[in-house]
Amino acid sequence: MNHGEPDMNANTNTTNGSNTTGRKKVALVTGVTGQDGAYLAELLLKKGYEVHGIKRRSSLFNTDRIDHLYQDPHVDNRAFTLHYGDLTDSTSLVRIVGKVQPDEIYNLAAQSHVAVSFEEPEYTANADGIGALRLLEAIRICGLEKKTRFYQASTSELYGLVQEIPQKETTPFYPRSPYAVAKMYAYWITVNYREAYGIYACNGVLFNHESPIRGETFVTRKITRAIARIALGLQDCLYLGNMSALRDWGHARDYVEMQWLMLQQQQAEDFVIATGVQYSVRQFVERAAAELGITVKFEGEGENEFGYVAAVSGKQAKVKVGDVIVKVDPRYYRPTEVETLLGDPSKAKNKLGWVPTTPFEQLVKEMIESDYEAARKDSLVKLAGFQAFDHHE
Ligand code: NDP
Ligand code: GDR
Repeated sequence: MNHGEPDMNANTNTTNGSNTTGRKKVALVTGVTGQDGAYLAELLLKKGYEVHGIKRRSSLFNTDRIDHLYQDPHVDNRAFTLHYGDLTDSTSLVRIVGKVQPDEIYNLAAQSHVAVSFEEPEYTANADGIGALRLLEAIRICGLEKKTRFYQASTSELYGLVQEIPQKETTPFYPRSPYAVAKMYAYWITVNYREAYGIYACNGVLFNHESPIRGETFVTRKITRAIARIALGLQDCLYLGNMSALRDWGHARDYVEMQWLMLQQQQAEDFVIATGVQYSVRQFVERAAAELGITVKFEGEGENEFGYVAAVSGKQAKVKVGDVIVKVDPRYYRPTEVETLLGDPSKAKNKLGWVPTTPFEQLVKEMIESDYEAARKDSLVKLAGFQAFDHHE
């Protein structure tokens, strides 16, 4: 048993999609149907990897984000394969890891919604905390400690009630939700298996990252969807919780590149990935509305805060000056909130060459443009006399 640093000579990884034997590198991605999973699978396929993804059983299709990567199962030597599995089911994980024999595992699967973790704390602990342990154990059970590198999707939520500004790798943790507590277990079990068994295992402590395929109930996507629908007359008002919360928002496309890079180093280490710039939820709303020619002004405080249209330009905006288009709904307050997060990505900059390439304005623009197109489709459907259903959150 190796109690020191991982045995790097034992791993045959190179920095492109093949290992030193010339064989394609094999990656296993959990959470492949999610935002990051989709971007990462695309990146790994471009790099020439054989990619295996774990998806869970659902009564509806849940592969929208990766349908463009789908390959007919009847074709030989497919580069992209999906397996049914679940982070709460050890047997499925051991079976898949044993069958796939991955060079790299990216553990992205999680019940990833902080507010929902207060509603489903036990499930969140099981999937997000013990799930990481199950995968690490699968590596051991299959005897792959020297071969398989492991990436754990850790989070800035670990800093919670922040002890230092900005937050870096050495900042103490103070988790503020069942989600963050579960992720704290996953963080430390990853470190422990690195130290105890010499597995190349590392944590990416990623700050919020968004994109046009971000889940619709996270605040950024909720805002861009709603503003686009309001601009087209499909919705009247956007209801939000704590609009003063401050976040360090980057683009998911940039961040998955870092996930990959972290597994290509000489030695496994943990890294903070962030932009180093912070905005409030309120500022996100203002920026998103401005993209469509709507100026929003905020008045009131706390539960009485609201945003109204102060100026409007551009023919597409079906709103009038004075319309109240944003209101606070305390339903979206969390029992314990994370008020401010700001990352210091210096270590990633120095060691991984990390430069966040997408500024805030560009991120918001990309998201609002995509949601405006989707809303335009819905308004055409409505115009043709069909009913366009909205999802509520
Ligand atoms: P998403 O919520 O978009 O994706 C989560 C993925 O996990 C989905 O594929 C989901 O499947 C899957 N999943 C959920 N529960 C299980 C389970 N029990 N077994 C197997 N699969 C499961 O998250 P993101 O892509 O945004 O985030 C990826 C990871 O990074 C998560 O672990 C998240 O906690 C973490 N993270 C995210 C950050 C962000 O800002 N995006 C920042 C820091 C960390 P399905 O599609 O069926 O729901
Ligand atoms: P977060 O993201 O909790 O940071 O977790 P989210 O977008 O859900 O919330 C960000 C901030 O916005 C405030 N907020 C609202 N949030 C939601 N979802 N809906 C609202 O209506 C609303 N109004 C205000 C929240 O209170 C919060 O302060 C995300 C997830 O991707 C995690 O998986 C990941 O680990 C962290 O980012 C880093």
